[in-house]
Amino acid sequence: MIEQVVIDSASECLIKGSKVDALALAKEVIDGGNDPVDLMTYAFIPAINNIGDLFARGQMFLPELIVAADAMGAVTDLVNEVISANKTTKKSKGTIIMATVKGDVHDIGKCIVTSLLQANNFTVHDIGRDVDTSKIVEAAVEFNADLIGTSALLTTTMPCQKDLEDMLKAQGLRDRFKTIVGGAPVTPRWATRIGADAYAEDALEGVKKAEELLGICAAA
Ligand code: B1M
Repeated sequence: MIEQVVIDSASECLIKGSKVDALALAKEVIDGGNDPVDLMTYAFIPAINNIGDLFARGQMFLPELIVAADAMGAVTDLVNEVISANKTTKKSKGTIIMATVKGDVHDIGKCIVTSLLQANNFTVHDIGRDVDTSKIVEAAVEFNADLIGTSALLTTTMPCQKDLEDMLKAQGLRDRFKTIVGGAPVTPRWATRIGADAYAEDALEGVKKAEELLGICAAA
């Protein structure tokens, strides 16, 4: 369980935009035996979402948002390293292409989902952010993927998730790949509307949905 003092400190570090303090806090909490996924879920993700709310209300400006995102990115990298180091080597459960869609540079959440999928023995090709829909399809074919996961953080870039569904259909590839969509503005209703196979609210649900779509028993 992540203590309230840690939750408050994480928020302060991001508001101050202090990468050094954020990393020191994350190291201390992880070294203290806490689950790095809990640290993100209960402390750093709410903290960055709070920054987003302050930004939306005009109480924080773009330069501060960028510095806070940089500190958050550093903590995410650290957490992802710890998750990877704890991975047990087992047979791959399947191959997944992960990308943030065209026009969207938000990738903190996508990187967390990628690491958790890798830690759960999926082979993940993370092809980055601001990725053209055609590149996502090409990567899925090239790596013979089972599943394509896309992240969209802007209401203006969510339609690219629909473009992917349309492009897969147009190329006769829709039945070859399963698709999962995620990102803060994305909803289960959106997933259904565009014809995606699943929606995942967070990284843990991403793993669960990937397992379900590929017919894998969670304990396997
Ligand atoms: Co921007 N931004 N941003 N931003 N930013 C938002 C998204 C915003 C909601 C802030 C706000 O106004 N409240 C707003 C969007 C509004 C809208 O669309 N209606 C916004 C805006 C406006 C912008 C700019 C346009 C600002 C500007 O330039 N004026 C600009 C756009 C740039 C672009 O993309 N073209 C911009 C830029 C940036 C930064 C570069 C400064 C930085 C991103 C840095 C980076 O990612 N490397 C940034 C940040 C940090 C945010 C907020 C504050 C935080 C996003 C984040 O990292 N959250 C964000 C506010 C918010 O979302 N509430 C905001 C933490 C992360 C762990 O969550 O990504 O949701 P998330 O991922 C979760 C789940 O969604 C899920 O699992 C993850 C882990 O739990 N998930 C998946 C995500 N993808 C998945 C895929 C899956 C499964 C699950 O598939 C398998």
